[in-house]
Amino acid sequence: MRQGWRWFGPEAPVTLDDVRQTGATNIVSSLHQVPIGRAWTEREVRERQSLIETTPADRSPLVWSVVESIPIPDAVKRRGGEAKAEIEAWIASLEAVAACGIPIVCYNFMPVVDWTRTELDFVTPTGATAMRFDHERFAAFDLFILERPDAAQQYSEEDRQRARVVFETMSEEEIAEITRIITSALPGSTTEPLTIPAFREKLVAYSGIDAARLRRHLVEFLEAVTPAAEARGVKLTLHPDDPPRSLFGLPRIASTADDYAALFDAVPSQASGMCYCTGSLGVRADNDLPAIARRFAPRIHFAHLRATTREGDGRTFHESAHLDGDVDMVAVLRELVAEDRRRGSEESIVFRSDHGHRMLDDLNKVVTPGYPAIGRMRGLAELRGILHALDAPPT
Ligand code: CS2
Ligand code: MN
Repeated sequence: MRQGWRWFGPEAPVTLDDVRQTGATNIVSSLHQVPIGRAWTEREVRERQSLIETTPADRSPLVWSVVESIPIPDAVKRRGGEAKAEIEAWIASLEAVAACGIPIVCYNFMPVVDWTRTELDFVTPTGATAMRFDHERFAAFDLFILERPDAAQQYSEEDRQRARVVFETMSEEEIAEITRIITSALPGSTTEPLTIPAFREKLVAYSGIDAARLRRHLVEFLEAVTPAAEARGVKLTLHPDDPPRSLFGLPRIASTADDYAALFDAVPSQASGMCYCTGSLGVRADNDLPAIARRFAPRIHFAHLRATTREGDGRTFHESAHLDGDVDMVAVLRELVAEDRRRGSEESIVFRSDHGHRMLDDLNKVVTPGYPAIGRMRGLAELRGILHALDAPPT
């Protein structure tokens, strides 16, 4: 398996030499500066690729193996195959990426909000900080800050009461902070940052779009783009919902094994694959992660490895150190290694240490939220150790 590292580009705090020192060899990156929906040009992709793959004389090489992500415009999620111009632009981006020889493109189909948390620096018992999704604080935001019209019917009386108590204890600063975290589109998000009024408008635009319709739109999108991916030998990998459940009454259709099975049944093309993210899928107790890896192994071309810990009734969770929490990482890696051994090196699974605690000197500096260097490096080191113990050192 190939060691990836998400690099947010030359402006980000983590440099390419930092990446080299973590032991990673394969870069995961995206043209985050290009507005969602505008086609990427080959020149733009080559510029970023040249930054990554032009190796200074005395340095080890890095290769850009995964684009995470080419964002999917909201219009495609709402209108499916009818969003022809947007799909054509997405294909143009895909072709620019393929022309540069990058073999894997990640994407996700989460409506309105991408990965979502309620706090970014929850202090753990070690003093390191983690990201956290507090269900009660999320409900307080939904009910009393966003004031989503149908929200009250979607929470139990007990949930509503607890959310009210939480909301009434929140300071103005805490209200501003949770609003910023939920609406600002966390790093790597493929949805737009939103003001509260724009958030409400987006929700109205999705009224009438249930899971069946959103899934149909995803199928129509994949039917339109997989021929281009197949022709150019690119694997598309769908990242799961994070968290893997409906938020704000919106459908989410990449949360379970059945979601992925339905998609692969509807669009059998081998160009349609899976980004296997243990931290996202692992938030659900009913997602058997090793079984999912085993079931979809031939479709897994990219893996995000991290762990989360469910709290209380499981709706609240926080990010754990990579080998702690609710993910059996050894069992997961056994399945991925078994699949990797069935493949040639060209198709070897790229994995990255996803997220990571903010710790040590990263607590005293600006980091990309959710993507501190040291916590990710610790995770990568631990994952590498498991691979060596499984007699499958990274390639
Ligand atoms: C993270 C995200 O949610 C996650 O597990 O890996 O950065 C994810 O990659 C983004 O949502 C992709 O858009
Ligand atoms: Mn992930």
